[in-house]
Amino acid sequence: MRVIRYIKNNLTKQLAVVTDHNHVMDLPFADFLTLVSEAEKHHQTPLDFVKELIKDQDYKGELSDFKLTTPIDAPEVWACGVTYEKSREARNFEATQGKLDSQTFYDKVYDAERPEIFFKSTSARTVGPDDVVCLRSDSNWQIPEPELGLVINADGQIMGYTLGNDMSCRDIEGENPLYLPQAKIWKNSCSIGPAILLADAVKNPYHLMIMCRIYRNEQLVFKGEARVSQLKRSLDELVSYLIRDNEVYAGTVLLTGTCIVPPNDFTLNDQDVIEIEIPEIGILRNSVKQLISQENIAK
Ligand code: DO4
Ligand code: MG
Repeated sequence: MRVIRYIKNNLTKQLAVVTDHNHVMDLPFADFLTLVSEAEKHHQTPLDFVKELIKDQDYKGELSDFKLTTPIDAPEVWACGVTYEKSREARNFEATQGKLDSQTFYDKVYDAERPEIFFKSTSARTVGPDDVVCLRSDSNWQIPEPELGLVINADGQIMGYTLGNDMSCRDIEGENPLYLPQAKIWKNSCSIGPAILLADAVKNPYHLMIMCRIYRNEQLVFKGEARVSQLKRSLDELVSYLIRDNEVYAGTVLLTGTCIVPPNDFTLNDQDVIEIEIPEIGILRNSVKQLISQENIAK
């Protein structure tokens, strides 16, 4: 069972549930957090609560009939880094100008007790399904990072799973690790969605499989896949570091790191289309827009 929001009458955001048959049914709550707290008031899990709510309801349509938006206005999006072997290899490559067997601080963080966690996005910078993600004007090496996202409450409990795209500039990060915030945060540099898979509907999140496809002029130019079981750390461990001595807000999304990296000679182009998929969650599809620097506009 997945929770989405769709745009109703071109105006308002409607919370709804998607059944295993891709049928959409409206939920009578303003947002995902209200749904979870109402379930709590009824002493039910969100899954049982939703099942009961939709029991005698007719469905409104098929998922493909709706224009989706982010499933939640995540007040903050945080992200983990170097949590998969593939990410360690890629980070070492960009930090050493391609010396594949070099050892760097990325090896240290991969093996350390403390994971890398960084601030990724605010709700204003975070886009949803079918929105545009942007390319920075001052980078020549940009990729999507397909990641499993955890939707947590203020105590760090995982309420659901979503997908995230941690758009990244490999050249800026590789030049100097102190540039990480610029390599990770700019206008429309993060997308989440298309749905939140309720935590109690998932038997084992480590069995989830993530896929990524990139299209250029409607041709597939990159395809990759990975399993969450390849994650070096546990999901609870990642959350426990995020909330340690920290105040997190209900609805925060924690991206858990990437395990899919396009080849080292690949960079995204204007108008590419990125698809990130976990079959149980859906497809997060975004087209790419190149930002033009203010200096170039002035010329
Ligand atoms: O170390 C920098 C960030 C790496 C990252 O975002 C990832 O592994 O997903
Ligand atoms: Mg990442």
